[in-house]
Formats: sequence, structure tokens, C-alpha cells
Amino acid sequence: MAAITYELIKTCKQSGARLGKIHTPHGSIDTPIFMPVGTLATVKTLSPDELDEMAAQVILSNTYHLWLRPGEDIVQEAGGLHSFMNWDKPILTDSGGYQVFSLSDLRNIKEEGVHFRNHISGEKLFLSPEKAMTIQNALGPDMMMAFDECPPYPAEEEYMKASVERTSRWAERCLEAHQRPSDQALFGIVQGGEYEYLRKQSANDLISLDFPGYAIGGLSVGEPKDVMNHVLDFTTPLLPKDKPRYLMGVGSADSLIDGAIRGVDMFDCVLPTRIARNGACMTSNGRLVVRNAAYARDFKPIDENCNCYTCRNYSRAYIRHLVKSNETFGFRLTSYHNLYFLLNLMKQVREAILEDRLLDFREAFFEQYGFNSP
Ligand code: PRF
Ligand code: ZN
Repeated sequence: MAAITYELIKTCKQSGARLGKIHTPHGSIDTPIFMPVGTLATVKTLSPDELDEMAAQVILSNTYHLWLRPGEDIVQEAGGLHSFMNWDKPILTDSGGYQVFSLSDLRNIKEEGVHFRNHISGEKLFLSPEKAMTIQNALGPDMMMAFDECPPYPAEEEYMKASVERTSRWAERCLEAHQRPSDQALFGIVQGGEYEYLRKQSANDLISLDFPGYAIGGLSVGEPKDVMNHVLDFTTPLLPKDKPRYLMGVGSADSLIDGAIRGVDMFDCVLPTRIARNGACMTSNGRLVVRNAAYARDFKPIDENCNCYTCRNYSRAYIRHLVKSNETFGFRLTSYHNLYFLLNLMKQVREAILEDRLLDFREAFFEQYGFNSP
């Protein structure tokens, strides 16, 4: 028995986007969905009750960070990630591959795995497909990721080909090392950068291994938006219709809509919570930097079209004051709003798919949002 199943409810007649449900051991997820990121087993500044209240359905956490601190053995002793952090809904963990590549400059990629230095202590470390599976099996998320390489953008074609082939060999080793296929779904990650034939090769390699879900990696790494959309245009049709598709590390409002239109079911990104801690808010009119002097005497909510706890109770002037004073509550209010905004956006996307009008929704949204926002 597979740990998860994907139920395709319908396809939008106007856009081709998919409305579905992922059934997991900790409940079902309505897709397309945005997954808030809780790197260190906490979505920064927010409690699980608050995430629940804003209707978050699934959160993401990180193998790499939890391995270094507190250590997966401690999480396992607590009964796994769900009980450790008191979140009883679905959890997905990333494999650590990407974090090693983005956080560590001293790294050495070998066939057996990656040698690198701890970004905190400088200590020498080694992560491999087998190690990434052992850690994720101990953490116990509902969905976990294969150990892959996410090459930079742009990357030479020759490098990308060698990398894709290694990622496929690693994916096979991950499947072999995975100890809990009946209650943890392992996703394969399609790489290949902007090269269509390499995306095809990567997808075919992974599909032949029959993963319960597929991610699209190696995007949102500095390429222009139209390159990402173009890669999605030829990559999502390569993936099986009866499995979820997850676009990794994408969380701007416009990219969520454009990804859903291209058949993506799941997204995650630190963007909403990270920019919130700089006093930047996502709104239906684009990005609002609440720190700005313009809001000192502005007693309107962050977003007049938003019904979140923050917008129902607090003004731009008050939040600006808190954020400028480095008050924790200010960061909580902006984080709450930004996550609510993206979760609510995805709810509207799902409603638009149900009613076969996602392209109309996109046009109206972009009209109000502007094109150069987050
Ligand atoms: N691979 C993994 N995690 C990721 C990515 C990837 O390619 C990305 C790409 N933006 C984000 N997170 N394992
Ligand atoms: Zn709000």
C-alpha cells in the first residue's frame, strides 16, 4: 500500500489546471496548495494553532537543519516530527540536497554523496542518498524527498547532463534505502535546468522507478520568470496524471497562479515568512513595505481586501511602529498576514478551477496586483 494517493477531481476547461486531493496518513490536502515552510520544525513566529486557524493544510520542514540541530534521533525519540512540534496535519520534508548546495560553499560532490561543512560550526559533514533517507525515516513526515542535486542557473549543458544522470542514480539508491514506503511517500525530483531533452530524460528515469509523487526542482534559482514558465510548459506534461506534482521553492503570488495553470499541485517557499520579517507584505495590490515612512499615519489595514487576524485588528501605522522597533509581535502580524494571503490565493485558485475560469481569475488578479510585485 502506498502512503499517499492523489485524487484528480477535475481539470479546468479554460486553463488545464488540476483540482485534486492528496490523501496522506495525517489527512487530506486540497490541491493546488501552498505549503508554509517550517525549516527548524517551526513556521517562524507562528504556533500550530495559528497555522490551523489560517487553514494551512500541510507544512514543510528540512532534513538538513533538523539533522544538525537537534538531531533526528531526538525528534524520533519524541515520537516523530508531528508530535515533537505538535502539528497533527501532513508534513513534507526536503531531503537536504538543496540546502547543502545553497548554504554551504565548501562542498565536494562525489558519486557516493556530498562532502561539505556545517554552515554553523564549520565541522566536516557528509550527506548521501542513504543518509537522507535514514534521517527522513526517523523524522517521520508523510512525504519526503529524494536526495538530488540542484545545479545553479545557468549551468553548462554538459554539467547538467552529468548531474541529471547522477540525480537519477541517487533516486534509485533513495528508493532502495527507504524503510517506510507504507506510511511515508518518497517523491522523485526532476532536474535538467532549462534543457528540454534533459528534463525529459530526468522525468523518464524517475517515472520508471515509480515514485508516489514527482517534484520539479532546479527552478526559481535566478532564471527569468518566462524561462520558468517555459520549462513548466514542457515538463508537467511529462509527469503521470495520477500522481501529485510539486514545484519546489516557488512562492510568489504570480508564480503560484502560473504554476497551477501549468498543472502544478504543490508549492513551498520561505518568501512570505522571510519578507514578513523585513516588514514586507503581500497584498492584492502588490508588495507593501510597511516600514516605509508613508505608512506612519496610515490607519488602514495592510490589505483592505484581506480578512486575516492581522488585517481585522491592526493598522499599517501600528505594524510599522512594531516592525521598526524590532518588536516580535510586528513580525508575527506580518508573517500571519503573508501566509494567510497565499493560502487564501490558492483557495481562490481552486474555486476558479472548479468553475473553469482560472484564466479569467489570473487576468483580474494581475490587473490589480501589477507585474513587478514579490
Ligand atoms: N531540490 C531540492 N529542494 C529544493 C529545490 C531543488 O531543486 C529547489 C529549487 N528551487 C528548492 N528546494 N531538493
Ligand atoms: Zn491580512
